[in-house]
Amino acid sequence: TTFGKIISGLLKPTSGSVLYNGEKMKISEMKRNVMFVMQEAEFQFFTNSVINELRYGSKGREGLSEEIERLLKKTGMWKMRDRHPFSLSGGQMQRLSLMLAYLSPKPVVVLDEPTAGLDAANLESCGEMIAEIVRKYNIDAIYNLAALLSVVAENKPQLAWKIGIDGLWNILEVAKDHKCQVFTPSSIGSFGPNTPKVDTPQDTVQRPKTIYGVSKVTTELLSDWFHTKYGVDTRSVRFPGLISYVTPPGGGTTDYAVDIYYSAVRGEKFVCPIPEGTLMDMMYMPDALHACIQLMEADPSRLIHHNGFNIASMSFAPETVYAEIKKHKPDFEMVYDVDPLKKGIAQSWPDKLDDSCARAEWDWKPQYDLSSMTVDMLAKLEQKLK
Ligand code: VAH
Repeated sequence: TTFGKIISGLLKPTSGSVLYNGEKMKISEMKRNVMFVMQEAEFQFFTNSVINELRYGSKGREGLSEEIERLLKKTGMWKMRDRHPFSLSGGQMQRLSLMLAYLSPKPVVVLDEPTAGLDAANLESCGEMIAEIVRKYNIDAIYNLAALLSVVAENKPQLAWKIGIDGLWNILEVAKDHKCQVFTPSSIGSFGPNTPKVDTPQDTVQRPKTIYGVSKVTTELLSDWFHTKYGVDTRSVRFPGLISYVTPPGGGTTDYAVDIYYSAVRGEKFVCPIPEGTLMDMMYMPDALHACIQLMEADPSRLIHHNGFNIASMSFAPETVYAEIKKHKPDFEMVYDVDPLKKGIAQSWPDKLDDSCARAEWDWKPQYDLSSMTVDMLAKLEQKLK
């Protein structure tokens, strides 16, 4: 979501730039060139009927009426053309937002979890819509970031599987037919309690105890299978806990490592749900975004692995990040109120990954450590929350 909002001009990047055809885009140009399809489709409807919604964004386009009729019939929504967009079901709204993306005159389209929560039939028709968008815009790389995180997934296992795996199958089929690269991240959550915890090797035991972990192992294996069987260029990393000041955390075990900074800046006591001494790999979001792009642009002849590269930058326990923040906020206080579910998940994951393969095969190297991340997080949140 963060990445999609930055390249759409909805969020100002803290550093770096967004190039289109090799030219650096200003925020106004990103808004003009990029169509961002939000997870919450309803935020993007402006008119009082489905058919007007589709006309609204593409006025003056030749053959628009015929195209709209074709799309509505293809997605089984022709009979709903006069319905108010807000009277549609979630799946119908998502199909409408995909049709808007398809009809958009903008040269770049960003889909943020366009198929989350759809039933199998609608997932299929969304897959066809995504394929049409890939064909129309000649897409060469798909970043498939749709997933429920570990804690939410434990409470919604079927939905987690549907988004994570059924959605992935859709994307891989499209990529097979249209020769796109596909990046679908895995996670340290793909390891389990009998994985070596320190310096966790690239190739080792993966017997996770969460549905999140099971879906991530499957993601790695399914992406590898499409690569071996059909030559699809699938690549991915195993993300640690990602820390960002832009988007609040979304239901993961490592959310505490983001929430603690918000509490520090707000001058609140932080109540930590993860027990003292629980080590987990963490990474600042700028490094994670850099890894996404660097791996996809890496020389394929150097890659021995394709999916599930271990990448690491820092490993810490709650008391460590608390002490680092206190260097800047001496009055900051933290207490523990351990969440049993989060504790069980966190303690089944590795303490610290060995990322030597990523460093050797595509020159992975993080820019941030706990100290530099803390300085940047606190400064950015002071700005954001003032
Ligand atoms: C989670 N933030 O906690 C995610 C991530 C490695 C952690 O997968 O579920």
